[in-house]
Amino acid sequence: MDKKLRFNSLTIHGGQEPDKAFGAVMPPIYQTSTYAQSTPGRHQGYEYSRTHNPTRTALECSIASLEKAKYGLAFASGMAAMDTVLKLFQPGDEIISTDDLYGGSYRLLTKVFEKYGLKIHFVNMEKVENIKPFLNIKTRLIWIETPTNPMMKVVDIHAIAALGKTHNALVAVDNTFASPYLQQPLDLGADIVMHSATKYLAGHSDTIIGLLAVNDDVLHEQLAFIQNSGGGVPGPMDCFLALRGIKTLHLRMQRHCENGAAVATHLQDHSKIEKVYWPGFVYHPNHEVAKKQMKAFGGMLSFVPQGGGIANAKKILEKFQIFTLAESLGGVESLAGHPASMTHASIPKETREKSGVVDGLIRLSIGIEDVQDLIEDLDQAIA
Ligand code: P1T
Repeated sequence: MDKKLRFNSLTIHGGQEPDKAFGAVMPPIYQTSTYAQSTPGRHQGYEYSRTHNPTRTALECSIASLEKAKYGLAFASGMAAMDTVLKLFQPGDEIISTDDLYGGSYRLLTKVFEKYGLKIHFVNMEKVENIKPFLNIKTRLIWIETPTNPMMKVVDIHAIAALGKTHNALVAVDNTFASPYLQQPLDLGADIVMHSATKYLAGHSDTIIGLLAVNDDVLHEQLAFIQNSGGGVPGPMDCFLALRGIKTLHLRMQRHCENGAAVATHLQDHSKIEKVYWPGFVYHPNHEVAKKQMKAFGGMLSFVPQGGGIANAKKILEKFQIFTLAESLGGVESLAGHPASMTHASIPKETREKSGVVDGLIRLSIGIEDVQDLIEDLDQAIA
């Protein structure tokens, strides 16, 4: 049935069926660690909740359907999902990653996995050619974040996936900023899609959860093995919250995109703003790629107020009344952040500044409030 439904129906029905026990329309929260067996090894498909849980299965089927994947896998966080992908590799293997990415992803790559012998190259992938010098027989993974956090760089997934194929390297896309509503990386040739479902998918800033989606049988088996062995799985309540959020993903994303466009345009014209980063601008270096691979341009943007500097940024952030100064993004409420001291603080200053994350940069996650209220709040904070 799923294959015939359109995206806006898949958010509600994809991979779902009424619960077998009593016909519950929403997947029940199966708050159990274990399942009765009639004789050793004979059970109804579930043995132990680290391995499988029916509420988690419902979520895994939902993300598989939204990402046009054969398989979905759920984790305790976006970082636990990425950690699972990185455990596919051996000491000596090489990874090429976007140079601009969530600070926690950078930290996991450099502070945890370099210690186990993985070699990581951080590359600006706005130009596909930039990765060519780093490709060699040891390259096992190309890790793409697009749009990037927080500089909103856009990477051509199709072109990089083609390069990955010719070099026998897996291509994984962190699809957190776009969500499957805006782009579906497997369709563009990627091997793995990863989400911090904490963000747009769950959408209500009330849970931490991660997801992977893949098509390849062997890759799925390897990832599921690591998932079960390491045990970084979400509880059933968190799976339920993500499932409930996903049901309105299409409605929320539509408004996030409309509000994002209105705020980006307003800031671009503001006399006290130096620079606005948003892939919807025709002058954005990869606007054409964004137009090609994304349905719209999303609700995330970053800007530098005139004069830049941390003091200027702080002054604005402290004055917000509707935007909340907080880590995270993708919820219904608008959030503002200071990447240099918050989400990207674990990246050395010189490295982060090279990719554009200067002290004056402010990142906005545009929520689904009335956009006029958001614009008025920005104007009073920037004034
Ligand atoms: O927080 P967690 O669910 O573990 O997801 C990590 C993560 C992965 N990928 C991207 C692109 C992300 O933005 C994040 C988390 N980001 C924030 C908390 C933030 O404020 O940017």
